[in-house]
Amino acid sequence: MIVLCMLFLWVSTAMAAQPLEIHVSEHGYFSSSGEQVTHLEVPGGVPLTIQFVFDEDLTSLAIGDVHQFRVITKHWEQTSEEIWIMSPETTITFTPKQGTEYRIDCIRACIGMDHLLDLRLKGV
Ligand SMILES: [Cu+2]
Repeated sequence: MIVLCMLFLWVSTAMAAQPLEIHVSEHGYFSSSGEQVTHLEVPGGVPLTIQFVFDEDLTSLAIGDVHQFRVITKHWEQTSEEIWIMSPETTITFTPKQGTEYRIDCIRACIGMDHLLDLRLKGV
């Protein structure tokens, strides 16, 4: 019985997508603790849910911006819903492959455009 419970725990842990929270502003991509991120590594072969969070300063001109994200690699891409101040979160779920590098871009013409291109995410 104990073995069965442990097996169930292992299976449910393995099935749950690992969360990755990315805060977005005109200045770029940031971790939930506020560090700017340009390269990320995540476990390959494990489902991943990236949560994009709209995080502009209220005083910024970019407060009116809309962002939308595309995760892309060779022969595969996925696009998120839009985020903006009234709808500040969206997610993309996929399973990164081990050894594959993905690129994340904002595909909208926002003020932060230069800083919201080419976030690299690698499955390791
Ligand atoms: Cu944008």
